[in-house]
Amino acid sequence: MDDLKAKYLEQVAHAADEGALEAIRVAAVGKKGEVALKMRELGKMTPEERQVAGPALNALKNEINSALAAKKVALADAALDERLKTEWLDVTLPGRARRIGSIHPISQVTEEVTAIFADMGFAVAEGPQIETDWYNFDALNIPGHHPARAEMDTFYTHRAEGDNRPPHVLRTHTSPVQIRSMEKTGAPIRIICPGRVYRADYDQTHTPMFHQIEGLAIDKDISMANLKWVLEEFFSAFFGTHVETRFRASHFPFTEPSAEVDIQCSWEGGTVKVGEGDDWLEVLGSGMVHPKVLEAGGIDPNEYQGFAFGIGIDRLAMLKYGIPDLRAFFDSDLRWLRHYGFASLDQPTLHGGLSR
Ligand code: 2NL
Repeated sequence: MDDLKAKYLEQVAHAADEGALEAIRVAAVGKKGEVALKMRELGKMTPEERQVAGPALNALKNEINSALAAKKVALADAALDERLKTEWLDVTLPGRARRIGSIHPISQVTEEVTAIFADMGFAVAEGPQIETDWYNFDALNIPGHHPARAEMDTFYTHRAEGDNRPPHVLRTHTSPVQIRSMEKTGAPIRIICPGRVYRADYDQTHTPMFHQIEGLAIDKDISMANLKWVLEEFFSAFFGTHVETRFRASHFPFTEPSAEVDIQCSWEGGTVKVGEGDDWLEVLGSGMVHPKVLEAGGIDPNEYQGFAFGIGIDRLAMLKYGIPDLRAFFDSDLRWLRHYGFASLDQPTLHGGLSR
């Protein structure tokens, strides 16, 4: 029995895995194992012999079973240690830096302008970039023969041969959004409409897609005086310093009277500075909404009147942030975007500062 014990404990000690342990278990303490065979011999013994050999065999069986169980646990522990070694993770390593995108100057300026006008009670309105002739031209009192409607200046959608439905246009200004808003909510109304607009023009100072913000305020007694205050307030907030404005008589089909607005600037050292000096920079078109345009928007011109204006965002961004070349806006050059871009979590607000 001592030989059996020594043999099996030795085998258990050297078992490499659970499979080996199971083989040892079957051979040693299984139903037909060596210990069971010995137990069968008990019947042939004298009672005295049996009284000694029986408990001894039971003890042997228990001892081998315990050794098997202990070895099983030890093998599982060793396997886990092995696995933990390969899955080891150094949580003290510095994180991998992730490149963070930036806000495009045009998005930034759109948000800044929106924040200023929102503070003056203007809501933001948006609309489709593909428009009907009616919303883009007719409703704005732009006649069929007007040069702006020519194929030279406006992008028209293409129709298949034999499709005689009137073509659509890529909107040439955001005015159609204002017509749609007038139709929807009626007067009084106070909105600004930022967005992309399209004209067939490409040179040093024009891109075929650019950005505009138009404003519209209609009520019973809105005048040019309100327009002038709103615009001076806007420019001073936008450039962070008092800015003088100059109104020059002009002409647009959709306003009467019409005025172009210049802002005060200086040209020193070849760079333009807004809000100082005695030069002027044309930045904006405006006027009192033409009665025919009010009518097109479903508003009675005998009861209501108001002002409207249109301003180019791209030029505003160039002026405020010293960007010399318009076309770089749309090159998607990452170095340019990192240089001129804005931190994505610094949202322009009047209380937190328009820009950092
Ligand atoms: C410009 C000219 C302007 C408007 C846009 C407008 C819109 C409606 C009615 C009347 Cl719905 N007017 N918009 C008015 C005057 C000028 O933009 O040269 N912008 C840079």
